[in-house]
Amino acid sequence: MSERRPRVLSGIQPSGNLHIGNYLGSLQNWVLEQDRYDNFFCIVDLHAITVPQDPAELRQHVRELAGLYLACGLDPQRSTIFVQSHVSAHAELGWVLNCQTPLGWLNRMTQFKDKSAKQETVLAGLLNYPTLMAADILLYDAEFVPVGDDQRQHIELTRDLAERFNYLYGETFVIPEPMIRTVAARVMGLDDPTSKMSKSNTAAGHAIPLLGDLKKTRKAIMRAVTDSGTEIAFDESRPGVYNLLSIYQKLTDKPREEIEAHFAGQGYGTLKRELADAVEATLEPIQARYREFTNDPAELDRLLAQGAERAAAVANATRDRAYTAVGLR
Ligand code: ATP
Ligand code: LTN
Repeated sequence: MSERRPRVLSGIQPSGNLHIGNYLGSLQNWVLEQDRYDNFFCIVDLHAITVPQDPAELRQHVRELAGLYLACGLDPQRSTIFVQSHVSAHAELGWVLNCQTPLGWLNRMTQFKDKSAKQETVLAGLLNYPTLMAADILLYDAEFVPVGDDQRQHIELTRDLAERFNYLYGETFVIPEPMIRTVAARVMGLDDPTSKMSKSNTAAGHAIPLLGDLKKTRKAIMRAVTDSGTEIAFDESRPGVYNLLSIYQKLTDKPREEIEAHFAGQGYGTLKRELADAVEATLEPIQARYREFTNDPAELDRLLAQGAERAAAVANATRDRAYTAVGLR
């Protein structure tokens, strides 16, 4: 018999416009390490509604994201793939955790501060977003949470909440660890290398979309903001070139020295052209597989129903433990 593999859980919001930052910061890592862990990957639709969503678009984006998970290489045989709202324990444990979270902990979350500044009306769910994320993670006794660098603070909060709960009510939750890869953990915008590549920024030339037209993407890469220097080196004080090189490094999986030697004496045009080639080589097959998977929505729905059933079997047991601990059962 094989040993028990460590458990991982992660999720992405079905808010459309997935970009290469989402892929390199999270999805690709999930796929590469699929065999080392006992995997739960979720489509976090309850998180998506913390900002206003069009209902028909949200439904569409959930299917799209499921198709992308598969197209990027997640295998439903080796990973449990499911939609958060299909497993009611997420909302249920989320509520219990809300009732255990000091308000000050939520008020200081940087993602809340950034996102609330962009909203005309800030919904209570946006403030409570991190307690629901904590529920996602704790329900599965996840030991590791593979995410991009921007999620570090939320995982810290999850750990603090779990420790506080265990202290007050007895051992209930496993304390999770963030799993953040060092290369391309924070991909920056092509138009502004000082701001994170973001789904919510839909300006032309900002992102490298996973499902976008590859000719347009090539143009956006060729126009990416760099600086007036010429040397191609991993130098963080030149964020434009550093960002392009980091994306190139993660896509080609080559060591930094080899990449610097390869581009020695070349101009930024060459770097951009070769980066566009590498992006195309990665995205073309993903886009082709995506079209195949989304061709059959009934099969997609069947896989998601199967995933939800497997997820619920684990999640409900943890929810029951937590309910009992606080006196609800
Ligand atoms: P937005 O990009 O609009 O802020 P988000 O951060 O809410 O969206 P999610 O879909 O919730 O995006 O994130 C999915 C995963 O992608 C998370 O693990 C997150 O850390 C990662 N991620 C998001 N943006 C980047 C980026 N620019 N570079 C690296 N990883 C990223
Ligand atoms: N907050 C994350 C998405 C997310 C998540 C999770 C990630 C929701 N629940 C659980 C890891 C584990 C984001 O905005 N990227």
